[in-house]
Amino acid sequence: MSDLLETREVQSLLTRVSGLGNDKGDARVKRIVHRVVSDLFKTIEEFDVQPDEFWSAMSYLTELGQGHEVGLLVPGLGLETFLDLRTDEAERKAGIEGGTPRTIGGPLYVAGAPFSKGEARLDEGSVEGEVLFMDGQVRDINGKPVGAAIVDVWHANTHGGYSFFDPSQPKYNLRRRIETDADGRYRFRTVLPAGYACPPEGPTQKLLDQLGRHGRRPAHIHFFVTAPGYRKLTTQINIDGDEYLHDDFAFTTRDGLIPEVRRSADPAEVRARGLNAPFAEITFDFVLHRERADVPNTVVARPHAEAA
Ligand code: MBD
Ligand code: FE
Repeated sequence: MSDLLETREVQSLLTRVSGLGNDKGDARVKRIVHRVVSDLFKTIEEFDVQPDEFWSAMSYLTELGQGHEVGLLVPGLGLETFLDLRTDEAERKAGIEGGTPRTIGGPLYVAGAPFSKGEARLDEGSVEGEVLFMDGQVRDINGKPVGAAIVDVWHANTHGGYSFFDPSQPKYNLRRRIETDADGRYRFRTVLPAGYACPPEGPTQKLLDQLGRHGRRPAHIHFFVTAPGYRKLTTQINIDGDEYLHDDFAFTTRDGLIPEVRRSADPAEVRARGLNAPFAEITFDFVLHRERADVPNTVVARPHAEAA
């Protein structure tokens, strides 16, 4: 391709940049840095990137970090979904199939949500929105209920905002950890979320604009489902009928993660639930795989916020 890249001068520069010529440091990091910087050199050559373009990209990265949007651009570029696809493939090769599909966790999880057994109310007295009752069972791949599993659930409010990141909401609003009962069952009451939109003035949306893309996600509810001896499941359900259901900027929607939303408007039923407006119901079961030593663990070390 480029003669310049092949010169001894550039090749030697890359070797020195990545510390490949010394015997200190970390061998894997050196090889990865060598690859990444080489690929960047190549991109600069191939597209004849000019210095002003290069520095505009560097300020973009600075802005991305300072705006706390690295975790937002990552799913927007399909990187987080690619990690999922790699885990799927590793499992397939190990003969692990079936079970609830995984899908990305995203950047808006907060650790340490209030814990309760069997059931919970997620919203802290919301005055608006359609009430949703969700329930289901955690089972293993053989259909055996998994009691004392933890269903860690989080989702946005009716404006697409997540508590903690949206300071107008109570601290752990719409975030709970629910322990399944002896029959593996969980249930909760909440308010149907709205879809998420990237901050319109933020760096993520700025790049998406240049790609001719929107930064919208369909309405969804996140879950971590864990139980001793089982592989951690990170997944989401999408709310059927959302216009972005199959047009998600974070590439998250998967078959098997779009449960039926049942609507109930019968006055007697509405009253029996202590409500005064129609409500929605979703039943969704989670099927976990047993932990195994021969496939990478699905517990991902990733720094998360924790509400103080
Ligand atoms: C979200 O709510 C989300 O779940 C992801 C993956 C990215 C941005 C916002
Ligand atoms: Fe989300």
